[in-house]
Amino acid sequence: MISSKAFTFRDNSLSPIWDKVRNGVRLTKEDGLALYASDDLIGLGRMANEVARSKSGDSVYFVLNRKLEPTNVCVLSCKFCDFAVKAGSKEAYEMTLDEMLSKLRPDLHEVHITAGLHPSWPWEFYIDMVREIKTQFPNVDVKAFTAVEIDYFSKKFKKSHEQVLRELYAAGLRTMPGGGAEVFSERVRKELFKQKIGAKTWFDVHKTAHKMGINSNVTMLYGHIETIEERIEHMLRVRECQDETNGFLSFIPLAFQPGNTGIKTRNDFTSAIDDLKTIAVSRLMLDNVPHIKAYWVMLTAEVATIALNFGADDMDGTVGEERIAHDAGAISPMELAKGKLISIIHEAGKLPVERDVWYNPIEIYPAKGTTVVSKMPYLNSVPFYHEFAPALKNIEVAPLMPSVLGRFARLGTVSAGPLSLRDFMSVSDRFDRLEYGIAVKGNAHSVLLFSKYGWSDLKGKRIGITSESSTSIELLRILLEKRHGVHEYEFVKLHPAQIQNNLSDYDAVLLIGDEALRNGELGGIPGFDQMYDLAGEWCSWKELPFVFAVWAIAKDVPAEAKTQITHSLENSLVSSAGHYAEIGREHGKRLGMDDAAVDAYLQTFRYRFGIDEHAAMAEFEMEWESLKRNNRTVPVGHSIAA
Ligand code: V47
Repeated sequence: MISSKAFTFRDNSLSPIWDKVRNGVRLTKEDGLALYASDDLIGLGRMANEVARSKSGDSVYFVLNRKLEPTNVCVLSCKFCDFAVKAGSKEAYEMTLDEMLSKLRPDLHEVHITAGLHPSWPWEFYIDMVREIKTQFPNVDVKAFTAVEIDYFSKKFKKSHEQVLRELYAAGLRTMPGGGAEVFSERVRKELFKQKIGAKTWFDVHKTAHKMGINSNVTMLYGHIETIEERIEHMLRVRECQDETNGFLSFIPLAFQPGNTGIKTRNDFTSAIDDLKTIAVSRLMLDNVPHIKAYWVMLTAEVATIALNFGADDMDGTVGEERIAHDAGAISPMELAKGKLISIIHEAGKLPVERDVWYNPIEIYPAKGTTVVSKMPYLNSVPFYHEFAPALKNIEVAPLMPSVLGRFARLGTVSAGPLSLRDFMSVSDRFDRLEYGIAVKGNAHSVLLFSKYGWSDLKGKRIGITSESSTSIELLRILLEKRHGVHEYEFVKLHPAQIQNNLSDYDAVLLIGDEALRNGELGGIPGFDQMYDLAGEWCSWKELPFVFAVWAIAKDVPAEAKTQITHSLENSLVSSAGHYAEIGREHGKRLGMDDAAVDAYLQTFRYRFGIDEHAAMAEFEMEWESLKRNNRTVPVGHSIAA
C-alpha cells in the first residue's frame, strides 16, 4: 500500500491519477501525458515522493564510485555525442590497464566503465580489464559496458550476446550500466544515432543479462528532439521489460547537455521544471523499478537536491571524473566528495545510505538527533508499517534486511526495528524489547530449506545459506545438530544473484523472506526434491511457536520518540487487522500472490507477544547457548564457514 493520504491538488486532474497510484492501479500512457501536462509541480512532487517513500523510506542512496572511460575513440558518430572522436584525432586518448588501475582505490564500491567503440582493441583486453580490477580491488564491483558495447563486441568478435556476457561474467562482471538507451523511438534514432542499436537489440541484451543474474540500469536521454509522448513510451517499454525480467535496479533520466553537438534545443540546458517533472513522472509510471536516480552530473547538484523530494532516491556517487557530459559542456563539478553527498541528502531532509551496486546498505549517516527506525522489507512485516507515520520530523525510516539491521543496531546507527531474535540477543543490554514481533506457530512459508537430501543425509553436504538473517541460520544449525544429529556440513554464503540462477552446485539452500515465499509458491526449486519449513519443524519438535523477530528500541532514544514509535506501531497493527489482503496486495502481486494467498499468509503470524512467545524465545536461547558451548555457532556479523 503506497499511502492512505488523500492530497488536495491545485490541478484537479491529478486527483484520479493519485487515486489510481495509491490503490495500486497501473498508470496508462494517457495518465503519463496528463502528468507532464499539469502545471501543479508541487502536486506531482508530493505524489512521487510518497511513492519513493513507500519503496525506500527516507533513505537516499549513494555509492563511492569512479567513472572510467578508457577511450574516447569510437567507430560511431552519434549527433548528440561530443565525447567520441575518430582514431588518430588529436583529442583521442587510450588508457592502458595500468592507467585504469591507478585511478581506483580500495575504498570504492563501484567502478562504472563505458567507452567509445574502439576499432582495434582485442576482446582479451576487455576481459583483462574486468578480471584485473576484480583481482586487485575485490571490494570494487564492476558495472561495465552498455548494451551498445556488448552488441559491438558480439559482432566484432563473432560471439552471441550471451557468450559475450558469459565471458565477462566469468571475469567478474555482475552489473551493467543503463547507457545507450537514449530514447526508444525509431524516429529519434534515425535522426540522431542511426548507426547505433535500436530498442529491440538494447532490450535483447539486457534481458539476456538479467536471465544470467547480471542486473542493470536503464537511462533515458531527454531534452533534445524527443516528444513528451516518446518519453512516456520509453518508460512504458522499460516497465514492460521489468515485468518480464525484474532485472533493472534503477531508472536514470539523463538531462541532455547540448555542448557543441549542434542539436537545436529550446534552451541551452533542460529547465529545472522539466528535470523535476521527468524525475516525478518516472517514479509514478515505473511502479516496478526499485530506484530512480538523480544523476547530479547532468542535473547539477542544486537540481538533484530538490529531485530527492520529487521521487528520486539515489544520487549515483562520487563519480571522480566524467567526460561524456563534461565534453558536452556540463556545468557540474567532476567529482563530489562523500561529505558533500551526505550534506546534500541531509539538506533534502533525507537519510544518506552508502550502498554497493545492488543497493545493499554499507553505512548510514543520520543527521544529529535523528532516530532511525528500520523497515523490514518482507511481506510478513507489512502490518507494522501500514500506518507507521510518527509525527516527529527527526524519526526517519530505512528499509533494511534483518542482518543489516542487526549490524547497524550493534554499531548504534539504527535505534529501532524488528530485530532478528539472534541479533536482539546480542544487543539486549542496549535495547528495550517491545511486546511486538514476528512469531508463528506452524509453517511460516518464508524460512525454507530446499534440499536434494533428507535431513539425516545432509551429513558432509554443502548448504548454501542466505546472508539475510542470522536467526534462520542458527535455527537451521539447531535443527541439523540437535534434532537430526547431523554435525558435519558446510555452510556457504549465497550471493543474491546466485539465488535467481545458479543453485545447482549446492546440496541444499536456505532462503528466507520474500525469496523463500516466491520459490515456495512456485512449488519449490527444480532439482531440490525436499522443501522443509524450518518454523514448522521447530514447532512440531518443541510444541512452541518460533520467534523470528522482536521489536526493540535503543535505551538512549528520547522518551518522546519512543512513545511515538510505539503508538505508531500500535496504530498500524490495529488498523491492519481484518485488512491483510488489502494492505499486502501490492507487495503480494510482486510475489505472484493473489488477495486470498496474501491474507492466508499474513494470518499465520503472531505480531503481539504473550507467554508462548516468551517461552519460545527462552527455548531458542537455551538451544543456541548449548550449541555455543560446543563452539559451533557463528559469531553475529561474521561470514559463515562451518
Ligand atoms: O548513453 C551522451 C548519454 C550516456 C550526452 O547506469 C549524454 O548507473 C547528456 O549511461 N548530454 C552514458 N547525456 C551515461 C550513462 C550513465 C550515467 C550515470 C549512471 C549510469 C548508470 C549510466 O550518456 C549515453 C548517452 O545517453 N549522453 N551524450 C550529452 N551530450
